[in-house]
Amino acid sequence: KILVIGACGQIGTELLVALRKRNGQDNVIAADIHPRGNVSPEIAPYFRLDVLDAEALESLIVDLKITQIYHLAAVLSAKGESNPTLAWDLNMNSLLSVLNLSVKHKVSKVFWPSSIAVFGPDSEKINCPQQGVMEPSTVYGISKAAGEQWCKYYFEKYGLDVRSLRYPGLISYTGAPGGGTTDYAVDIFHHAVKDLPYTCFLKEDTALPMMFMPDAINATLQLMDAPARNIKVRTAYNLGALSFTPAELETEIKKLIPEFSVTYQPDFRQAIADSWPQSIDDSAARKDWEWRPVYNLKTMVSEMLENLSVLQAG
Ligand code: VAH
Repeated sequence: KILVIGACGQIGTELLVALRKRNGQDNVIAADIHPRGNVSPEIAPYFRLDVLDAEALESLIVDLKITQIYHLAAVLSAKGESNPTLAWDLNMNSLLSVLNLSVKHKVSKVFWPSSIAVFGPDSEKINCPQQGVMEPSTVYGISKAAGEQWCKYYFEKYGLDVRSLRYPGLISYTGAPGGGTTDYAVDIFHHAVKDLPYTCFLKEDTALPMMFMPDAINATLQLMDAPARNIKVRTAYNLGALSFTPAELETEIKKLIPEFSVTYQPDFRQAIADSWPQSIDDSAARKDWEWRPVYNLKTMVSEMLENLSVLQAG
């Protein structure tokens, strides 16, 4: 059975659907911090789990005979800056707990998301390489950079088949993102479909690495399906797709919703965005397990607006 921790989050919501399509609903267990009463019944089988409760996590793994774990629960970059201790504690200790219990109970495969946030102000801005300078300036980035080293350690020392991807900013119309610096690229669509103007918390010329969620889900499944011998990177693979500025996104949305307007009011998240690369070199992923993104800015925008308008219509 597969356990998805953080199944109600932005990635988890879609990864759960994709994994259940391939493995059958009952073979993919959803777990998140929300009480069962607060989640829709369709998510079953669902377990409320505080991933820092090692005993609760261990009994889930043992009782449900878990053979694969997708550990997605984390505090993201912006929220992490307002609560550094919480971010470090949750992001780091939950990973260590998952890694330890996976070794103890012989879980065959583990996935844990890293992020381009592992890079910092001294990293290359354009086509940031797989082995780029990793001096993150956010607690979130520090936890992801440290987590990558732990994943490699558990692979080398215990043979645990744990795999990871440095996701760029992810754009989706299903699960709402929480506390990310790239979330402007999701919020903007919710305003556009409601014919509301949008106030962007980043400067209009802030280019960031981005990806439409369907591409991110495909990358994750492709990585996890690849034979272990093909996985040459046991920290986390760079993963790229798109790179655009808020102004470019605004222009693309306006092609479909001409009266849409954006005003720019940078806040504390500007400094976080400025510390990250603008685009990513993902040649290692392309070489080792045939990664290829499908969406471009135009197709991502039209699919986001189409789906949100339908959802909006209710
Ligand atoms: C964040 N969405 O903004 C995440 C992601 C690269 C950005 O890690 O924190």
